[in-house]
Amino acid sequence: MKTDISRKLFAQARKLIPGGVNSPVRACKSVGCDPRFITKAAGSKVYDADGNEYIDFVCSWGPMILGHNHPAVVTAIKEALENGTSFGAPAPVEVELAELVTKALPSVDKVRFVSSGTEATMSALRLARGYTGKKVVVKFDGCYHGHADSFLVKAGSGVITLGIPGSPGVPDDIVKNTVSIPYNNEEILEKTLRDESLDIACVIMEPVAGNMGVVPPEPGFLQKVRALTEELGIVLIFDEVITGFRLSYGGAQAKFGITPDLTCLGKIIGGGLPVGAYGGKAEIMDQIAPDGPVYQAGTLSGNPLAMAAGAATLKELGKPGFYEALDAKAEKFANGLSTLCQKYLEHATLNRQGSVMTAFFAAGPVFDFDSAMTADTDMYGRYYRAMLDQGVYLAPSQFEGAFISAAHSEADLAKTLEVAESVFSSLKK
Ligand code: KE4
Repeated sequence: MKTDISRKLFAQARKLIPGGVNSPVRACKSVGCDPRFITKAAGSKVYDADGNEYIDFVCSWGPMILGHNHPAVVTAIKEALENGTSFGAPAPVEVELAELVTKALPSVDKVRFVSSGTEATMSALRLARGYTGKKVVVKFDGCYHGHADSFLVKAGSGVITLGIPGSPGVPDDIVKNTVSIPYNNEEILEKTLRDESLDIACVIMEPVAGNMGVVPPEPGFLQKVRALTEELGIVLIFDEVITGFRLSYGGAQAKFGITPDLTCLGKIIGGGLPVGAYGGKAEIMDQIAPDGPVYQAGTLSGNPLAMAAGAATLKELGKPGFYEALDAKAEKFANGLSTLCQKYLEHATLNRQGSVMTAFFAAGPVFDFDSAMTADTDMYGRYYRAMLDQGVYLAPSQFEGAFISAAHSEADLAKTLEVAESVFSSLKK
């Protein structure tokens, strides 16, 4: 596969941008190759600067659930563009997206739009601390909530992918108010939340972890978190930046029947443009400026193009049968991949939740950070490079998910399984 132009671009980018990328995991460091520079995307495909075509399972890390450049989204952005790109003032389309989000998520009385998932979780944490007057945030090992200081403790995604122990630049004064405990461990959860020496403001969690690879909650785990936080007056924040409008139109909270106090969103609700959001009970949300004293702001918050792209996306997702069809397609593909893993690989286990999944090169089961870390990342790197060179574009990290979109055709998925079979059989040797 010719990659000269990507290689040249990467060399130039590295002179100007740290690591040559604007987000670390894209540098492909953990999978032992240089990144392909993508110039175009349409439907289930992405195309690189050398003209190579790939079936895309990164889907921009989740947002492209409809596939790239869905006509309804493109039209909405074009129409919004005719009227300007940013007003710095409230606009009708912000109300439209707020109505769609609050109707989809009964736990969200009010929502504030921001420009990234990081901003959403950072703001939700400040709000929980302001509302409770307490300091400590409890998170789970391997979960990733963006790069705000308080969350860079045993975080997932690029942090574990690059083996960064935490992050220099985060003062101990901040870190001491973050407690990270194992996911899916009810005993440690209860012991921690009942520890009266901890001044706990909130628990933040990915209801289905996606940043140590996909790790679903064990049966009863989410219910246990909700019951304890309810009993102890601790704010429960569901970070649904990945799962929101991915697992169902009502997100993970609808899927698992849990009502969090606050919800963070991102990715899909922006339809590919920069958006994040946090929302929840009016009693809590009314603490946010200008109605309340907890401050949060943003120049491009509620950007009209991004709102229009998000609203168009959610309208497509709200059509009858969308998730049933997507999940059925994902299940069929996952079963095929799992069968190949069993046939060719000594240690492999596939975790899936709806249309997002991870094939771990580990004996399994993978149910938390420690078990995820048993994965053979070198083997994943070999798998990644071989799949890439045969036109399949996976996440450049063992600790991320592969996303199926409405645009992935049966032919795309069948071809991917064919390529995977040839790759697995070569990995076996
Ligand atoms: P952003 O600031 O990247 O928009 O969102 C942060 C975030 C918050 N919460 C969850 C559950 C997330 O997964 C993320 C970001 N996800 C990663 C990949 N899993 C983004 C990819 C990247 O960092 O380049």
